[in-house]
Amino acid sequence: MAFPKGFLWGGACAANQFEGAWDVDGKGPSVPDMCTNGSHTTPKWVTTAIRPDKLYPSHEAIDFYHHYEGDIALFAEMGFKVFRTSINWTRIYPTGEEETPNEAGLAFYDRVFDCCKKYGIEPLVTISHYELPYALVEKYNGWADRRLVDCYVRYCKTIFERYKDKVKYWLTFNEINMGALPTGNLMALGLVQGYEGPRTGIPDNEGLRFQALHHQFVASAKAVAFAHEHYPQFQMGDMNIFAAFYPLTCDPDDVLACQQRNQMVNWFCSDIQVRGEYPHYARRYFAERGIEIKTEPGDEEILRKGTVDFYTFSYYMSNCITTHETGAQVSGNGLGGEKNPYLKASDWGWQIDPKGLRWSLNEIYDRYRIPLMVVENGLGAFDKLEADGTIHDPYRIDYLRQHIQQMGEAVKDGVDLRGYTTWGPIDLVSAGTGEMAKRYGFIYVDKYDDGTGDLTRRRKDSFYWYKKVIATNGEDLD
Ligand code: BGP
Repeated sequence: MAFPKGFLWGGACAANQFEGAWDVDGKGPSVPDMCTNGSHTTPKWVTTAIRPDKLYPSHEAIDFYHHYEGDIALFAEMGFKVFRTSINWTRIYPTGEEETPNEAGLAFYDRVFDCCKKYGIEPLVTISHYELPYALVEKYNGWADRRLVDCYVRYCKTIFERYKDKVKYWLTFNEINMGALPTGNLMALGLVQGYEGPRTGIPDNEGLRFQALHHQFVASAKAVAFAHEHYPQFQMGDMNIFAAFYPLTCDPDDVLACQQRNQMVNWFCSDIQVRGEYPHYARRYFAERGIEIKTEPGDEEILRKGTVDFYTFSYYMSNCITTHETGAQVSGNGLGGEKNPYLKASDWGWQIDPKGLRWSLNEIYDRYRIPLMVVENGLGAFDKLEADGTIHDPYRIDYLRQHIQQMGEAVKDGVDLRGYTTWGPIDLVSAGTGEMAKRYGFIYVDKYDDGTGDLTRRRKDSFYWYKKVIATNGEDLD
């Protein structure tokens, strides 16, 4: 038996990508609500106001807001032990700065968590999954401003107290290390004050990104320390985007370049959130680029006190790193790199590497020695709805099977892995492109890129397969 008893099988969603109801019951606009649809080839836009001639996929999304009971019932039918979702910050604090929270927003998550409880599903809550109040972008340029720390901590205190008897597992920021990459300017850090245009055209200021990240580290640590002090039953986690990076060749320059990529992209944020201090390698990296992080007295102490209890990450693909010109670049969740000749890629060009997951789990556990969870993994693919209403998705089953097999190997290697939530158990809006066509779900949703669709839910073949995987605790993967 590879997987321990009580292993948390389930799925993961983000409020902004599936709830819809973007302006219902007092909710304010968040950054994704200002983002239009795009595609694999055309980047989505961020706008400074809602433009009537544009389509904003988060506004209706798949309307989980009004379908949550049926959707959670379907998760329960698959046997979910855990459901990862995020709280939409602007349902609770519409502009991020109100004195009192929005009761209607709080009541919605009461209903969601009560519904989970009814089915014995443990909620795993991301406090901030790219759902920054847009008002904080307009006023402060997002996380560039230290005042966001207080906004975030107030929001955390509100939801901790409200859901203290319903939620035990919390993640402070989704994929916090996205901020170490230019992709993080928009959704992760909100550094888009006054900017209207394609996501790919946002001006990048690396120093400002790391300053904004510093504010997130302080905010996260304060929230974690507060939780530990007041709610000892809570388990507080970080959340990282982790890609396996391999040197493309054995040229020592490639190996060193790969090491630096690993340090500054894979490890930098979690070294701070798990170990409680800035890592040694960051000093030289910042000095060579003229980056100076403004800190306040007491910050070091805050970071030291606010370390997380468990480490979580998303894993989709691996990339190679080289110092040579190859002309063979590949994309992948904001983490570009070089093509690996041994791997195949998804329709969106993300290289599929199940063994890289085993490697990653071993690397992470070696470094931190705290419990791990894989909180996102999955295949975004085009699905075909057959005339009889069925959806055959053997490619998705194949992808997940291989990744679960490799997780099993990692557990046998001795890694303390506690849970696995696949990304998008129900089709939802793509974070990267704003598409519906990039589907991850076990459940098909009748909703399309042009905004049409009657929102009917249908079980794909993978639905029945995952149900069996969970029922056998990962033993039967056929
Ligand atoms: C991660 C995000 C998710 C999710 C996933 C898939 O970066 O945490 O929000 O969307 O990637 O990416 P995409 O939606 O671009 O396919």
